[in-house]
Amino acid sequence: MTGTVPFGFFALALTVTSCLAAISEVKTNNPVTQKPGRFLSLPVAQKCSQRPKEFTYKGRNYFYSGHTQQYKTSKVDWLEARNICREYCMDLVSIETQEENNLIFRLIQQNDAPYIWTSGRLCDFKGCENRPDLEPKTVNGWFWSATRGKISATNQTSAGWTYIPWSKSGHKKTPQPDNAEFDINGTVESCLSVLNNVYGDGIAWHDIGCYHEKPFVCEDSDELLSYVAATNPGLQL
Ligand SMILES: [Ca+2]
Repeated sequence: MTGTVPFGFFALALTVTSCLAAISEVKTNNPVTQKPGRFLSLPVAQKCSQRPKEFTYKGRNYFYSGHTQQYKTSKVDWLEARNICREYCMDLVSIETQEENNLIFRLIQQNDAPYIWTSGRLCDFKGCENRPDLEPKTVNGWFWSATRGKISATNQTSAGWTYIPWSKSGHKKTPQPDNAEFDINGTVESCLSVLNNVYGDGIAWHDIGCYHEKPFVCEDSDELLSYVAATNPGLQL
């Protein structure tokens, strides 16, 4: 479920936040892991070198947090999950094809995982205004934050797929994304989670408030691996 629309402003946002994180790190001389900030974390070369490699698909490594010693019982919010992955030169999983989706659905099913975070994100922040191509947001406003690739329209079967991965049900018993929590407490459901039959709807995609705490699946980030490889010659990755 990927597109060719360049999300240039995401790249810019990433660069800016990375620079801010770098500046902040220099000032405090603290490891990124100890900062309570809400910026994206930088990769940590040593952690990248020793990152968990549970399985490989199309040349990229993945791991499920529930299968690691350190994060076995961890549930974290969406940004924290991204940052844990990013320190390993990974990011939350981006599910760009049906084959990859089947792989993730199987992982959830076989391990009876209740839900996981993906890198899917609604473009509803600064930089997303005045983009007719992202309207209506609930249909065309979704992208994979790890790769900045566009997610196909949420209400139709996309090219190369035989089904719509978004759930047909949820809190309001209507198809996802439904932004249901907004009606309850004003929280926008801006993050994409795969839920395991929470609404009697099987394993399927849901828009969820990003503050919810969940286990997660990390996937190799080409961008972060390239960066760490270039800045750490000879490092085994
Ligand atoms: Ca929802």
